[in-house]
Amino acid sequence: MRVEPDPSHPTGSSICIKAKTAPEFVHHPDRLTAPLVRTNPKGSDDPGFQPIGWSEALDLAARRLGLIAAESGAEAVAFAVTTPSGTAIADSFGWIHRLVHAFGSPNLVFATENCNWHKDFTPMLTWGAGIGMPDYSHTGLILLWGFNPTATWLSQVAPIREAKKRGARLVVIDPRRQGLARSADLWLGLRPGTDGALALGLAHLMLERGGADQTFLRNYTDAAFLVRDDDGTFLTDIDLLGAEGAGVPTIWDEALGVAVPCPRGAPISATASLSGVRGVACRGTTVSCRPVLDGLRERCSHYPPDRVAEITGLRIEDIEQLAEWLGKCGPVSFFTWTGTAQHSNASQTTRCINVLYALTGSLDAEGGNVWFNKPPVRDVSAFEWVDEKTRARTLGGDQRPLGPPRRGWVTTKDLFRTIATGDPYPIRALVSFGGNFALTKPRTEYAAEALRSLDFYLMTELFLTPSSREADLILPVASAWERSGLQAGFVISEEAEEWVQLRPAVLPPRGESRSDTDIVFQLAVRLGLGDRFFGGDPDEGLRHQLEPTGISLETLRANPQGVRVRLKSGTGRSRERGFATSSGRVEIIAATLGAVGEDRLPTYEPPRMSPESRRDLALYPLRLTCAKWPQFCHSQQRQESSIVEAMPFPVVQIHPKVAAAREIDNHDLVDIVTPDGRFTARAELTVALREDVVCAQYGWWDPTDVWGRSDLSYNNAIDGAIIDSLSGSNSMRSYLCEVSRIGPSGRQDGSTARITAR
Ligand SMILES: Nc1nc2c(c(=O)[nH]1)N[C@H]1C(S)=C(S)[C@@H](COP(=O)(O)OP(=O)(O)OC[C@H]3O[C@@H](n4cnc5c(=O)[nH]c(N)nc54)[C@H](O)[C@@H]3O)O[C@H]1N2
Ligand SMILES: Nc1nc2c(c(=O)[nH]1)N[C@H]1C(S)=C(S)[C@@H](COP(=O)(O)OP(=O)(O)OC[C@H]3O[C@@H](n4cnc5c(=O)[nH]c(N)nc54)[C@H](O)[C@@H]3O)O[C@H]1N2
Ligand SMILES: [Mo]
Repeated sequence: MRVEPDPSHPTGSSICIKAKTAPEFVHHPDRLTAPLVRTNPKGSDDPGFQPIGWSEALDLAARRLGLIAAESGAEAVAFAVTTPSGTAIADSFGWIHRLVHAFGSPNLVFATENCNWHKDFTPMLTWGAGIGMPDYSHTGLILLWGFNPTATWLSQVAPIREAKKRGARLVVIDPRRQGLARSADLWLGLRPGTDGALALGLAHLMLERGGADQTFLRNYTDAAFLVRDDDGTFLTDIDLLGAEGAGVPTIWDEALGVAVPCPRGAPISATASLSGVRGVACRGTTVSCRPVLDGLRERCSHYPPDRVAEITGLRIEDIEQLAEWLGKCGPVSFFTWTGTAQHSNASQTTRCINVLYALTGSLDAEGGNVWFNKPPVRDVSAFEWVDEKTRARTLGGDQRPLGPPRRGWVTTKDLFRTIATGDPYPIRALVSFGGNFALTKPRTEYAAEALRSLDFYLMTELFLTPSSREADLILPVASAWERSGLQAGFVISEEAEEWVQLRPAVLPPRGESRSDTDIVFQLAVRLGLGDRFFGGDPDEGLRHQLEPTGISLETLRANPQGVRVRLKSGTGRSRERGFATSSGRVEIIAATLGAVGEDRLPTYEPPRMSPESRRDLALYPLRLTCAKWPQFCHSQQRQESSIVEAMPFPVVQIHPKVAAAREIDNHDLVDIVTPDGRFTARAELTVALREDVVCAQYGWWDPTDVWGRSDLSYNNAIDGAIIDSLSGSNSMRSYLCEVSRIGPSGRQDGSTARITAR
C-alpha cells in the first residue's frame, strides 16, 4: 500500500518517486500474470498471445532450446538480460549468467557498453580495477564528471552534501547545470563528448604548473620508466645487460647518473628522473630515451588552455581554476558514469580522465577513490563453463578483444546481424530476461528482420513491451516486491558494503508470475542442467552463495533488515601489493592497448559523426545529448499514470535563446532531427544548460499502443553503426541536431497516443 524509507538501512535514508508509486506499479492492470504463447505468424500486426500453463510453457521452452542446441550447437542460442543498474534483475543476475554458461552459449546481450563498462572495466587498462568509490567522508575535492546522482543514485547525494558542509569542494562537469551542479563550487558546462580534451588540458596545467603528485607518480606509476626514442618501447635491462637481463623496465637515476633496472614490486629510487632526454649507454651504443611522463607531457602540450577552451566551449579561467584545485585541494575523489560513456570516444576519454586522476596522487588513498572490500559471497556465474573454443566465437570478440565480448557480453547490433545473415554461424533462438532494446539501443540494421526470423524467442517480462512483439513465448515475472533478493554489500561506503540482506517478498507474486531466479532454475532442470542448479532448489543455491560469509540462510531470514559483516577495507592495499596491471603500477602507457594496436597514451579524438552528418553540417547547428530523470528508469514506468500525468511527454531541454530563434515556447512539441533520424518531445526552456546543446529524455513509448511505431524514442535518431572501437559504446550523447516547433502540446487526454499516431 505504501513504501517508506528506512533510515537505519545504509542506503535507506531517502526514496524516489518510483518507490513512492510502487503500489501503482505492483497492482497495475497491465501486469503480465500468465505465460503467453504466440498464435499468429511472426510479423503479424497482432501476435495473438494466448495464456498457457507454466509446465506447458517451460516444457515448450526446454524442448525448443534443446532441439536447436542439438541441431546447431549451443551457440545457436543467444541470451539477453536487462540492466541490473536500472531494474531489480540484480536479484537474478548471477543465476542468469550461470544458465547461459551451463547451456554453453558464448553470447549474452547486455547494456554494459553504454552503461557500466567505462566505469567498471575500462579503468582496468590504467590501474587494473574499476573506478572504485569516492571516500566522501575524508575527501577534499569531489568531481562529478557526467554523473547526476540527484536523478540517478540518490544515496550518493547525502554523503556529497555532508562532505561539502565539512568544507570539501564540489566540481561538476556536465553540459547541464542540474542537481548538485546548482550548488557546486564550480560548474564546467562543456560541449558533449569533449571530456577527453578537457582531461588532457587539465593534465597539461598540472604538469606544467606543479600540481601533479611527483611522489605518487614515481612510486606507483610507470612515469619514470624509460622509453626509447627510436622505437617507442620501454628500455629494459636486456638493452643494458644483454642475455643476463630479465626484460624489466629501467629508470634513470639522477644521483647515480645511470639507467637502473626496476623489477616488478621493487621500490623506485627517490632520485628517479621524471623528465628529460638521456643518452643511455647500452652495450656499446648510446640509446636516446626519456621517461614515460615526458611522453605524457608532450601529448598534453597539444592541449593548452586556449585550445581546450575552443574545443570544449569552456572559459579558460574555469579550466585553470579546476587545474589549480586538483593540485591544491585534495584528496581528490571523482565519480563518472554514463555522461562520459555513451560516445564514440568513450574508452579514450576514460583513459584521459583516469590518467589525469593519477596525477592527483589520490588513488587508493584516504579521501580519494578507494576500493572497499565486499562480503565474500560466492560468484555463481560460472564463466569458465563455456569452453575456450566456443568462447572465441563470442560476437564482436575479434573486433573488440578488450571490450565486453571478452566477458561474453554482446551488442544487439552484432546479434541481429548474425541472426539475419548466419555469419559467422547461425543463431536461431534468443532467451531474453527483460530488456527493451527496441527503445534502449540505437537504430541498427537487421533488427526487425532478425527478430522475425528467429526460430524461438523467449522473453521474461512484467509488461508487454515493443521488444516482445516477435516473441514466441512470454513468461510473467514477479516484481521485486513479490520475491526475495540477496544483496551483499550496498556499494556507497565501507559501512554500506558491510551490509548483507536477503530482502523478503512483501507480497505474493501477482497472478501466476514467478521470479527470474525461479524461471532459471526450473528451465535448467528441464534442460537437463539440474545438477548445476542444486537439483532445482534456489535455497540450496543461496546456501552455496552464502557459505564463504559464514552467514546462514536462516540468520538472513530471521533478520530481514539485513546483518552486518565486519570488513576491514582500509586504503593503500593496491599501493602495497601492486595494482592489477601487467606492470603492477598505474599505467600511463597502457601496455594492453599497445598489444591491440591502439594508442598507448591517453588521446582525444572528437566524437565521430555519420557520413550524413559530415555532408550537411550546417543543417545541424546544435548538439544533442540525453540524461535520466528521477521519474523513469529507461523505458520503464510509462504505464504508471500518476507519473506519466505529471510528465506526459519526453522532455527536451532547450536554451531560451535557441528556442526564441525558432519560435519555440515552453511546453511546445518539437521535432528533434539528426542526420540519421528524428523524434518528438516537449520543450522545457531552461538556462541551466549550454546554449548550443539540447538535452532530451529517452526510452519513451506508448503502452496503450504497444505494437505501434513510436515517434517518441530518442534512439530513433541515433545511428547504431557509430561505435567506440574498443568497447562498442554507442554515440548517443554528442550528436548533431536541429530542433523545430511542431505546435503546442495542448495535451488533455492523459495519453501520448495522439502524437504517436501523427
Ligand atoms: N531515475 C533513474 N535512475 C537511474 C536510471 C534511470 O534510468 N533512471 N538508470 C540507472 C542506470 S542503468 C545507470 S547506467 C545510471 C546512470 O547514471 P548517470 O550517468 O548519472 O545518468 P545520466 O543522467 O544519463 O547522465 C549523467 C549526466 O551526464 C550528463 N552528460 C550528457 N552528455 C555529457 C557529456 O558529453 N559529458 C559530460 N561530462 N556529461 C554529459 C547529463 O547532462 C547528465 O546530467 O543511472 C541509474 N539510475
Ligand atoms: N539514448 C539513450 N539510450 C540509452 C541510455 C541513455 O542514457 N540514452 N542508457 C543506456 C543504459 S545506461 C542502459 S542500462 C540501458 C537499459 O536498457 P534496458 O535493459 O533495455 O532497460 P529498460 O528500458 O529499463 O528495460 C527494462 C525492461 O525489463 C523489464 N524488467 C524490469 N525488471 C525486471 C525483472 O526483474 N525481470 C525481468 N525479466 N524484466 C524486468 C521492464 O519491464 C522493462 O521492459 O539503456 C541504454 N540506452
Ligand atoms: Mo545503465
